[in-house]
Amino acid sequence: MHFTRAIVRPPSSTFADGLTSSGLGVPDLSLALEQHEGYCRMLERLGLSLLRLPPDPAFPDSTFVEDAAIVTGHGAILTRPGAPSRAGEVTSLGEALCRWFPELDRIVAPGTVDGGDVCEAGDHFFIGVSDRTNEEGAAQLGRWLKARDYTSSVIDIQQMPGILHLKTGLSWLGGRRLIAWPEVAGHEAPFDYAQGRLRGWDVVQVPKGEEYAANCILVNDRVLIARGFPKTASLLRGHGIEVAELEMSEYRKMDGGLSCLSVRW
Ligand code: CIR
Repeated sequence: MHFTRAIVRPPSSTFADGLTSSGLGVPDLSLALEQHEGYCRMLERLGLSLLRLPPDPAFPDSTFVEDAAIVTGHGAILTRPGAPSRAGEVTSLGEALCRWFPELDRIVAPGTVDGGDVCEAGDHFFIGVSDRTNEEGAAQLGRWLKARDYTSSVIDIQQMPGILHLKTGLSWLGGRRLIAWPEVAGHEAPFDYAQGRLRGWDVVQVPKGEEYAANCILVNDRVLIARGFPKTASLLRGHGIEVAELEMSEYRKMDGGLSCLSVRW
């Protein structure tokens, strides 16, 4: 869909207290804020109007707004984040969203869903079952999507090492094209998708050593990827994709990627 709006929230003074398993060290808040500003400017340059929520030190991970809501062309639903420390993030995001989506639905207990596990690919949604999103949450979301004429399929990533959310290893590039980790596509090398769970999709394999770059976002004909992954950038350009690179080092330290920093519609 063509995006016109997004909600973002800069990291707060407690950013470094968020959840992480990266082992990449403590993030530098002022650099993170600078990178956030660069991200916001890029979205604005691509034509989006931003609602900038105030930083919220009560929730160290709250800059990763995408985990608390899923917005589609046919309505929005608040999630029920799987990490207890993030559960309360939904409240303020809901208050912000109901201005545009007065009939906001929500995932209910015992279901859990993190928005990072939900990969929109046009009229189809891939839903990851992970440490954060459980089967009940995935089923609730699947029903909600079906009622809005979307199809969905579930990919269980629980046994895949190093992948927090589905979108850590899978992103939509437009049309029938995806970029993915081989594990997510259902294959180790040789990379043969004809039999994989992404059958029918044209899947670009993220180059080895550049796995972090698989979390990218398609925003109005441009694909935003993290800076510092030249093989991925040229691979995408080789597919005729217009790429823009953004510095993400401080978010990577907190297991976050480009998609996590905004809710877009
Ligand atoms: C967390 O562990 O929840 C945050 N530190 C990172 C969340 C990243 N969000 C995403 O991939 N959608």
